[in-house]
Amino acid sequence: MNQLINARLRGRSGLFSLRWADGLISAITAQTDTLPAPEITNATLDAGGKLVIPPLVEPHIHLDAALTAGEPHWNLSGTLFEGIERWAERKTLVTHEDTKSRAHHTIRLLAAHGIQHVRTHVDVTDPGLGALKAMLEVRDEARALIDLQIVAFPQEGIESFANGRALMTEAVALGADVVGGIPHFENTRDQGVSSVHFLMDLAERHNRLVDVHCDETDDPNSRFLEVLAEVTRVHGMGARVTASHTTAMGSYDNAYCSKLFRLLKQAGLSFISCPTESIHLQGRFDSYPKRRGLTRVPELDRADLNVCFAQDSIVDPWYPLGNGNILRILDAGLHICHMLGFDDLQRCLDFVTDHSAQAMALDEGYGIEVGRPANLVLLSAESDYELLRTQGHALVSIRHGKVIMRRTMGEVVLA
Ligand code: 17E
Ligand code: FE2
Repeated sequence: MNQLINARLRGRSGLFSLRWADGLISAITAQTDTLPAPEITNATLDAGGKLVIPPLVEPHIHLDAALTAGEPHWNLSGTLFEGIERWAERKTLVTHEDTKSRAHHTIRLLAAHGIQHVRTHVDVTDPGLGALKAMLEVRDEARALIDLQIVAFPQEGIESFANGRALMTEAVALGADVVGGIPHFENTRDQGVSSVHFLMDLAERHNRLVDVHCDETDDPNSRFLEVLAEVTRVHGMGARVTASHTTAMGSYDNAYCSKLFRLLKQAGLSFISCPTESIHLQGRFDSYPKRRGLTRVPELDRADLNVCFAQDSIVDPWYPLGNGNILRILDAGLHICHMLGFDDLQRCLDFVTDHSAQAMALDEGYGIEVGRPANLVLLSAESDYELLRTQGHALVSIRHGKVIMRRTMGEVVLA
């Protein structure tokens, strides 16, 4: 196949034909009319007036922990911290093959939903860095389906874990693409602050991206985002830094947020919210009224800060559900964040496509433009709004010009 006809493109009116050669988009042509269904179907795909988008993006997931829920124990309290304890038990059982097979299985779930770009956090608080070494192999082996960014993620802390700094440094030397952190989990506020300075310095010295689990708590006094943002501002690293979760922002008061947002704008960093995960893990110390435990997604968006949605977990100690479908996360996120207004419905796919690509700094590797990779996804609806309303799906996923996934929708016949 080297051509697609009758495609609708987001943000443009009318229908388009797309062509590609050698894995790159070679032409985008506006059609004056609907073209007849092609006869040589293996060379031309008829989009039938439905949306064709660049691939869906999964900017925050933990592939090394996926598919381990209940092994050996379930997270009964539903809190983040019990999740970390349960994972510490499972971690002792991890083998190279175990990590790789669960990761590959999960990547196939993601690819089945039209995702081709993935950022995974990998726990490096392990003296042998076993999961990291396995995931570095997976990054290469999975290239036919996805581009994978690996975050060196210190699940049990940088300052609070034995040799935490050395493990982070070694993980970067072995080839991690992104430097992570977890300041709200460090034993003291001072350690949280110093961990942020350490990880930003490590990233800058080795020219890596940054993605920090930051303030993933309902504690309104967890204020490491201001530290991350200030270092980002001073070093001019905004395009390369992401703050994940920042759920404490949902508990900050408005006076503090108005000051904080001024800094966030100056820093220009990106944000990732994991709405299904946060609605499940946060609010656990409240009775009623009960907090939603999410960051301020619409406020960040209205302030022109880059914010996107992610899955975080698939069947792990933190979250027992998940099937790889990022559109399910979009649906939940828009509900939880009060974002079902008309304007948001018209452009809701931004939060699982372009915004996520920006957070991952995919740059020229992403988007429907001549010269960029022929990575294209055909959706089951003609607009963002219709896709959301109908709980639609990715129907075809094309990667470097080759079809890697096709989905057939079930048909319902009413009498
Ligand atoms: N680890 C963590 O600190 N937070 C999470 N949401 C997950 C793992 C999934
Ligand atoms: Fe996470």
